[in-house]
Amino acid sequence: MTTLGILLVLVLLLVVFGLLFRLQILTSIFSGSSAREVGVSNRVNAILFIIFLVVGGAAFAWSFIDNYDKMNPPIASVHGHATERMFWTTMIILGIVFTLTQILLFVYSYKYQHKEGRRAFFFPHNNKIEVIWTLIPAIVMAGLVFAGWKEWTRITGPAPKDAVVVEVMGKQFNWLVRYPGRDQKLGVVNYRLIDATNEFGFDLSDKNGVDDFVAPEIHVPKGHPVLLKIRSRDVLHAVYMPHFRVQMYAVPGMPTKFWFTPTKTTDEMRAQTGNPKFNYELACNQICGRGHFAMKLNIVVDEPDDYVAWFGQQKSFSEQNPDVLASFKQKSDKLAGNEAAAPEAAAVIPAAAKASL
Ligand SMILES: [Cu+2]
Repeated sequence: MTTLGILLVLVLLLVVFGLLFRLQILTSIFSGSSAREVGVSNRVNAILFIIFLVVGGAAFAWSFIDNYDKMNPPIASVHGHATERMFWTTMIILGIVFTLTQILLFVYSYKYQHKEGRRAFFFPHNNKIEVIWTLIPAIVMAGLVFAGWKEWTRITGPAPKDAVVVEVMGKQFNWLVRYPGRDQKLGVVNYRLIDATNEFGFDLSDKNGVDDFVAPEIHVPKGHPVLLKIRSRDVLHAVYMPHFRVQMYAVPGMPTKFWFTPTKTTDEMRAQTGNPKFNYELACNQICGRGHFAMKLNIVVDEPDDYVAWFGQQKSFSEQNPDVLASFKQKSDKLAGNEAAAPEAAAVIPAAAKASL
């Protein structure tokens, strides 16, 4: 109640001040003293506009040039070159328009500062100008959007059939990596089965999953298409691989994908950048919580032979966790036993439910 009273008093005070201000303006108009002298501040402001244009423009150019390499890491994928071309075409067209309009904005503010006796020209409407400044940007934008849409459709189209499949799952706060084993088929996973050992939720009653393996980093072969299957276990994350020009959201409950072809091995990139410690990385670029900064994963691009050798050395999840595999075997044996003992009861369990057990 007291708060309401205070608020009411404040509102009334504001109204009173508003009325007083209005009264003062009206009095000054009637007494003929409303036209005030334009002081020196007008000229100072006009000069500040020019200073801001020059200093701000120089600072912008410096910051852009200084960070250019950080913003544009060397490209290491086939589609990366197309993305880059598109980005720079857009950037140059918009850059020219931006620079011109900013220069005009600040220079005109200076040029048309207040001058005694000069009146503004009344220019409310002109159809010709309206048409020009609507049509030209519309045509340019439509061209850019069409080119972008065409390229994006090509990039996000179906992956080649022989693509290497890798699944990445984002979770607070790291990435989990899964490969299909020799059968090249990822097994069924079920979030209800997730625990400290079975972080992916492997459902080993599905035969396709028995040879699946998890890896602490991503390995991919050079010159071969790679299909990334992307999932999230909790909140929104994003798969960002700057050197491959790949970015795709990891959405809980909605698998996404992206395919690309790496063109340079990690060793080749180390030689090119002159940095023997260089590593490709996958970073989460959605602020997904307190440990977001730690969501970084190493990617190794191997020569195809080295990739095959690495793949051959991997042990499947079921091999590494025989107890998990045994528990699934036990469950399915029990189910088979039940089915034999009471076929009617077993028939009640739908097939889909059985698959997710
Ligand atoms: Cu994240």
